[in-house]
Amino acid sequence: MTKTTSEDTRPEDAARSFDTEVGAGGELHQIADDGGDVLTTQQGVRVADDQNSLKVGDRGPTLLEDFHFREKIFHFDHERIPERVVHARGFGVHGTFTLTESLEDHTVAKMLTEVGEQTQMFVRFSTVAGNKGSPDLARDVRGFAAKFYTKEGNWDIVGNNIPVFFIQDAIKFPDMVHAAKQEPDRGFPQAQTAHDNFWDFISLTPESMHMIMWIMSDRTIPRSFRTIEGFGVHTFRLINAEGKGTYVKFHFKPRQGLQSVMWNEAVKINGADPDFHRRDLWDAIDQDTPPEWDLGVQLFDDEFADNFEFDVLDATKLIPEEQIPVRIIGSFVLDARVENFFAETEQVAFCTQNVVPGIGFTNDPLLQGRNFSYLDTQLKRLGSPNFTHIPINQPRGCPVMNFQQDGHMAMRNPKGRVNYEPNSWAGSGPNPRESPTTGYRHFPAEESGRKAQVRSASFADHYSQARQFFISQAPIEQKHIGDALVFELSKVERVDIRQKIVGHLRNIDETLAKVVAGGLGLKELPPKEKAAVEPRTDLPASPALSIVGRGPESFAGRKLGILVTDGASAKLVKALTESVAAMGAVSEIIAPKIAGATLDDGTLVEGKQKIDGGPSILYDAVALLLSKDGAAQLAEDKTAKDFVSDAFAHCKFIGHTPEAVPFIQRAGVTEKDMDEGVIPLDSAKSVDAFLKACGKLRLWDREFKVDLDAAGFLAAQSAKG
Ligand code: HDE
Repeated sequence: MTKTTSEDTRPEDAARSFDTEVGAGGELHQIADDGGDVLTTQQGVRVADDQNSLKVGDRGPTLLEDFHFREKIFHFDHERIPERVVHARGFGVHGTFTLTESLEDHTVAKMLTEVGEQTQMFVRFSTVAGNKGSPDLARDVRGFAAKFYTKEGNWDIVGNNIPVFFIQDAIKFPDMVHAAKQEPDRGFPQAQTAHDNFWDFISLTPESMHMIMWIMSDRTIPRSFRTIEGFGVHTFRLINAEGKGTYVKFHFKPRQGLQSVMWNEAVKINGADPDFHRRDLWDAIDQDTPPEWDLGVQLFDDEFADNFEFDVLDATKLIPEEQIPVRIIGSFVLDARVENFFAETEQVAFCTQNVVPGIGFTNDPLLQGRNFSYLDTQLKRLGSPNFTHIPINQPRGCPVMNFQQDGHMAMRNPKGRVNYEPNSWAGSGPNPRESPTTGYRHFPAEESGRKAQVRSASFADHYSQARQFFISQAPIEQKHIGDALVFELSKVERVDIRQKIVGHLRNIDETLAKVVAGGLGLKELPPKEKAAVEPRTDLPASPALSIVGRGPESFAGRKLGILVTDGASAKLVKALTESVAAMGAVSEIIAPKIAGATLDDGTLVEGKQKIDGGPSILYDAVALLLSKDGAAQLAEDKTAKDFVSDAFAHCKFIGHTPEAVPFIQRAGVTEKDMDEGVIPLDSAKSVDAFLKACGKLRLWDREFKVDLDAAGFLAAQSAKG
C-alpha cells in the first residue's frame, strides 16, 4: 500500500494526522489507529461513536443534528427494492462457457462460431411463485436464466427447467401468475399451487395440461440446482452471414445427471433447511466441485416446422429429442460465487430481448410478450433506466457507446460536446456511429394478414403431448404424478374444481384419471372435458423426458450422512469417509452432540450436525455407525428414530453396523422390511459395496411397499393390463 497523509482538522484529533492508504485495487482506505479501516459516513467523514446517538444529557432526547445517525437510519429504511413479481427467490453464480462445435453455417454470433472461445456468464436459479423468503423446495418450476457476456454484447437465455409453459399467449400471464400466487384476500398460501385459485384457473385453461404433467412430476422438486436441465422453451432463430434463418431450441444438460427428491422429503427439507438448494450450490463451489452443463441445440428448418405435429410457435409444446436430436456445441461451468448477494443476484436484470447479431426471435406470442415485459419490469425493480450501468448488468466482452444520457443514477454519460446522432463534430470526444455491416440486423421475416385477436387453430391440441409426457415416465414417476395431483387437489376446497381437473386428465390417460379420482375418493369418474381437437394417442414415448434412468452412474457429487455414537468403530468411520471423498462425494458426521463422538480408539470425530439439525432428508444416503451402547441410547430418541424411518420411507440406501440393527427395528424398519437397500457395514469391502449401491440413489421398488397410495396405483395399472 502507498501511504499518503493529510492533516486532521478536528479539534479532538488535532495532535494526530490522518492516514490514508491506496489499496491493491487503487481504492483509498482511511486507516484507524489500530491499522484497520476507519468507519466513515457516506460523505467520507470519520465516525467517532457508532454505539450511541447524540443526546441532550445522558437520558435526554436524540438530536436531529446527529447526521451520522440520520444518514444510517435513512439508508436502512430504503434498503429494499421491490422483489421480482415472479421468480423472486433466486440464487446466482458466475461461470464460463466454452464453445466446442461451431454453428457458423447457421449464425454469425461469435460466441457460437469461434471454437475454444470462452465467454463469461452469470446464472440465476429461481423458483417462480414464492416470495423472496420462501423455501427452496417448494413444488415449482425452477428458473434457469443465463447471461452471456459475449464479445458482441450481452445475450440472455431466460429459461426454465421445464421445456414447455402454462400458456400460449402472453396476455394470459398476469392471470396465470395471480392464480398461482397467494390468494389476494388472505395473502396465503405462498410458494405453492395447492389451492383453489390455481386449480380453478387451470381447470378453465386446457392449454396448461401439458405443463401440469410436468409440474406434478418430480421435475419441480429437484434434489439440487446442479441436477436440473435448462430450456430456452421458445423457438428462437439463428441468422447466418447470408441472412438465412434456422430455427433453434436451446437446452442445458447437467453433467451431474438428473435427480429429484420425494414430495414427503421436500416438505420436510423446507422446515429443516429452507436454503437447501442455495446452500448445496454454495458448498459445491466451495468444495471445488463446481457443476457443469452442456449447451445443446435442436436445429430445424421451415420444412420440419411445417410437417411437425404441432406449431413450433406454441410454447406449450416441445420437440421430442428423438425427433430432432440435441446437438451439443459447448459446455459451461458455474464455479464462482457472488461477492455480494444484493449487488449481483438481486440486481441482475435478465431480458429475453438481449440478443446479439446472429440470434433472433420468432413469432411465438409468449416470447413476443416477454420481450416487452422484461425490460419494463426492470424499471420498477431497479428504479432507473440506467439499470444497465450496474456492474452485473454491464457488458464485459465489449465497450458500450451511445448518446443515451441522464436519468436516475446515471453512472455513464456521453463525454464531450456531442450527444446526438448524426452530427458533424469530429475530435471533440467519443462520437459513435451506426455500423450497417456489423450492426444487429433483425431477421427480415415477411409478414402479412389481418389484425385480429385470435388463437391459431394450430395451437388447439392441448392433450396429446401431455399424454406423450405421461407415457414417457417410468412407473415410479407416473405414481409420483398421480400422488402430486391427489395431494394438490386434496387442498382444493371446491369439489367441482377437483372433478373438472379429473375430467381433463381423462383426455390424457384414463388410468391416471382413475388413480386420481380414487385418491380423491370421488364416487364416480367425472365426465371427460370437451377437447377442442381429438387428442392423439399415437405419439410414441420419449425416453428423454424421464428423470429415472438419466441420473448419475455413481455417488459422485452426492452427500452421505454418517450418524455416529461414542464407541463406534474408528476404522469404519475412516474407511467410509475416505472412500466417499475419493469418489468425489461428500460426507457429514451427525452425532448426538455437536462436539462429536469418541470412537473406539479414543479419537474424537467432530460432528457437523447435532442429530436434531441433521435429519436424513438432507442426505442422499445414510450410514449408521453405532456402537452397541450408542444404538441402545438412540433407540430412546424419537428424532434419531425419524432419521432412520424417513431414510427408509424415502427409499434411500442405509448402511449400518451390526450393532445398529435393534435400533433400526425400533425405528419401525422390521426384519421383514429390510431389503437390499439396507446394507451391513463391517469391513472396508462392505463399504465399497454400500457406496456402489448408493450410486443408484434410490431403491424405488421399496416405495410400492411403504406407501398406502401405491395400492391404488398398482390396482389401476394391473386393471389396465
Ligand atoms: Fe418470465 N418474467 N415471463 N418466464 N421469467 C420474469 O422478469 C414474463 C416465462 C423467467 O432470475 C420477470 O426480471 C412474462 C417463460 C425466469 O431474474 C418478468 C411471461 C419462461 C425469470 C417476467 C413469462 C420464463 C423470469 C419478473 C409470459 C421460461 C427470472 C422479474 C409471456 C422460458 C429471471 C424479471 C431472473 C422473470 C415476465 C413467461 C422464465 C415480469 C410476461 C415462458 C427464469 O418480466
